[in-house]
Amino acid sequence: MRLNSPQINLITRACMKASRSLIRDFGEIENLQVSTKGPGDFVSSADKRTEKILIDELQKAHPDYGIVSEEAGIINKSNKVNRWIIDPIDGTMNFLNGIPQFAISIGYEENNEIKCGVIFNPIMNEMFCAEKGNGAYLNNSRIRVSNKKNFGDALIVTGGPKGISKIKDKIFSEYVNVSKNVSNVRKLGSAALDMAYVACGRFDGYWQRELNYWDVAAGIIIIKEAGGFVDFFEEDTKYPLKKNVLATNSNIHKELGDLINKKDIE
Ligand code: 2AM
Ligand code: CA
Repeated sequence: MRLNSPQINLITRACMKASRSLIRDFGEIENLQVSTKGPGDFVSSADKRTEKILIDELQKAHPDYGIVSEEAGIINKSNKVNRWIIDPIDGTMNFLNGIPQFAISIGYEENNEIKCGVIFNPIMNEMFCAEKGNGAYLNNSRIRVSNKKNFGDALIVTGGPKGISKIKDKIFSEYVNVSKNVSNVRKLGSAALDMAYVACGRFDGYWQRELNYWDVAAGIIIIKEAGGFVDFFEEDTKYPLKKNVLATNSNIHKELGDLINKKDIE
């Protein structure tokens, strides 16, 4: 990895440390799936264990920084200048089912702008990271978005709707719309990895509604530094942590955006 700012070093170290217990926990899932209690409670405790290791490591270096994290909520709320945005396990449903498509995702924000981010899939040992102005990397190699220009050939990834969604029909109709116009649409179940995969050219584009900021914070800088575009649409100022995201290799941004019923991207 060629990035070596103090923030990136800190995040990657925290990820490596947390991933050791996460890998152990993932190994337990198989046993729990056959038990009568099922793995549900275990997963939420794995989430909390991972989160605690990450937060402890980050706080050791910067006790005053703000933190927005999926389980712990908001810490040091008054610090809006320096914030960590943490998702300890993105792709929880996959984790719960023994599918190795999940990741730790951590973004670092200064004055509301993401400066660097890391997305780490500990099972595949794939660490995606980026730092503003210094490019995006997968492990030790520089990554770039795909070069595909023909929308009809594009491979797109999406996710949702979640079980409690009130706009399932809208989300399904977008899925149909997009599917009819591209080569194929995939759903892999981890928003953070979906974005990382756009950044390294495995997918040409991604969109998803009803996400939380911690699902996508690290992905924003990784895609941008890999040469892609990221937009949030239909933002609700009352809920700044709720996000609808459109992210592409840049070439197909308008075409994918036009097929989504978004109201505010031109
Ligand atoms: P999670 O695994 O951390 O919950 C799956 O489509 C993607 O959407 C995952 O990144 C998942 O994050 C995210 N997501 C956010 N809220 C969700 C919810 N209530 N149900 C399912 N997935 C959700
Ligand atoms: Ca998540």
